[in-house]
Amino acid sequence: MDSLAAAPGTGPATSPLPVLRKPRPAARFEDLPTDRTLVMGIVNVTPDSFSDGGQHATADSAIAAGLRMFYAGADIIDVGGESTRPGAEDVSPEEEQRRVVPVIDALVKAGALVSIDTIHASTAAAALKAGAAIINDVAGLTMEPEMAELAASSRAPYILTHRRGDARTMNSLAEYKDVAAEVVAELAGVRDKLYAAGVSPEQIIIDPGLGFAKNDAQNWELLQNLDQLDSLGHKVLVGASRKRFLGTLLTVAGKTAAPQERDDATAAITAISAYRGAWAVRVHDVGPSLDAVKVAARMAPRTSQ
Ligand code: PMM
Repeated sequence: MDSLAAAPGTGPATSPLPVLRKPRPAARFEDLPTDRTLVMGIVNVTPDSFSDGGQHATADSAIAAGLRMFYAGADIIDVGGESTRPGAEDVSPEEEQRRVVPVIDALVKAGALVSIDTIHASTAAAALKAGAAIINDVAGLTMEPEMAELAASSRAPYILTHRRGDARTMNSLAEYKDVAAEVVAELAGVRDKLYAAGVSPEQIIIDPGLGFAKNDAQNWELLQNLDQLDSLGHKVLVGASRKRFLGTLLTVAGKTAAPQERDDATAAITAISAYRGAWAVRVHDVGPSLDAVKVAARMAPRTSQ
C-alpha cells in the first residue's frame, strides 16, 4: 500500500488518503488499452452537478474521489469545474480554474490520465499546463472557437461533444426529424472547422452529447444508432451515466429514479456501448462499468481500434 501514490495537498495527516512519497511518471494517452472499451471516471468539482450533487465541492474530496476511481481501475479521470446541467449558472473561467487545477495536478502526480471537462479554452489551457492529457469540450466548439486552435497547437486528443445552445437554451432546441442523422451532420460540420484549424483526425473523439439538447426518446434513438456515429471515422465516447432519461426509464409508482439509483442502468448501457465498439464510456460509478467492458470484450473481442 505504501507505494500508492496520492496527491500533495490532500489534507492534514488525518486524511484517509495515502501521502504522496514519490510522484508516478505521467500517464500517456498512447498507452491506453486498445483491446477493450475504456472507462472514464467523472469528478465534478462543483457545488451543483445534477448527478453527484456537490459531493466533491472541495479539492480534497475531489482528489480523493478521483484517486479512488483511478485505483479502482478507471482508465481516464474526467475533471470538470462547471455544471453542465440544463439551467445551471455560468461559472467564470477563473473560478473554474481555481476549482480544477489543484485536482488535476494531484491526480496527474499520482499517475492518472486526466481529461478536462470545460467549455472554456483558457481553462483547457490551464488544465493542459497542469498535466491534463485530453480536452473534453462539452460545448463542441459552439462556445469558444479558440478551443480549435488550442487543440491544434497542443496536439492533445479533443472530445467533440454534440450540443445545441447553452445550459439555459438547450432544452428548447431538442427538435430533430432524424436525430442520429442530424447529430452526425452537425458533428461533421464542426469537425471540418477543427480540420481547418489544423487538428488532425486521430486527435478527434466524438460524443453524441446525450441529454444536451435531446429529450429522452432522442437519447434512446441515438444509442440505438451508435453505428451512424462510427461513419465519421473517429473514436466514439458515450456519456449516459445517471442522466435523466435513465431516471425516467426506471420510474416506479410515478417516482423518477434519483441519479444515484441509475448506476445499474448505466452499467447496462456501458455493456451495450462496449459491445458495439465504443472507444470509451464516461461514468460516475466505475466498478460496474469496468466489469461490463470486460464482459463485452469477451463476447466481442477486438484486436485494435
Ligand atoms: N455529460 C456531462 C458533462 N460532461 N462530457 C462528455 N464528453 N459527454 C457527456 O455526455 C457529458 C460530458 C453531464 O453530466 P455530469 O453532470 O454527470 O458530468
